Formats: sequence, structure tokens, C-alpha cells
Amino acid sequence: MSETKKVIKVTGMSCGHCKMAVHKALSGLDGVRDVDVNLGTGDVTLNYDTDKVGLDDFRRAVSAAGYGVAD
Ligand SMILES: [Cu+2]
Repeated sequence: MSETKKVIKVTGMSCGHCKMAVHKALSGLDGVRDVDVNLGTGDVTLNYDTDKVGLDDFRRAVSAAGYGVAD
């Protein structure tokens, strides 16, 4: 297992509900250990196992929840 930390920029969040929805979508992915959502900046810090999960999964989960990931 190789754990890493990455910050992604999530777009479209406007309130505490959005923050919770994004947090829930990402923390539910297998291999994700820790998620920290900053509603003000849109920065989402992820600690995860690179053998199990990655950026494509994060994009899918965030867009399924109704938000976007900026490049
Ligand atoms: Cu909201």
C-alpha cells in the first residue's frame, strides 16, 4: 500500500450541504482514508491509497454528487 496526499479543486459548492455531499461522496470510495473539504476555497485534501483509488475516481464521485473538479 502506498498512501499519498493530494489537493483537488472542487467547483460548485456554496453551502454546508454541498460540503457534506462532497465529503460523503469522496470518503465513501474504497482506499480513501481522510477527506478535508474547505468550503471557502473549494480545496479538498485527500489522503488515499494510490493502489486502490485515484484522480479519475475522485472526478467521477464528485460529478456524480453534482459538482465539478477543476484542473
Ligand atoms: Cu449547498
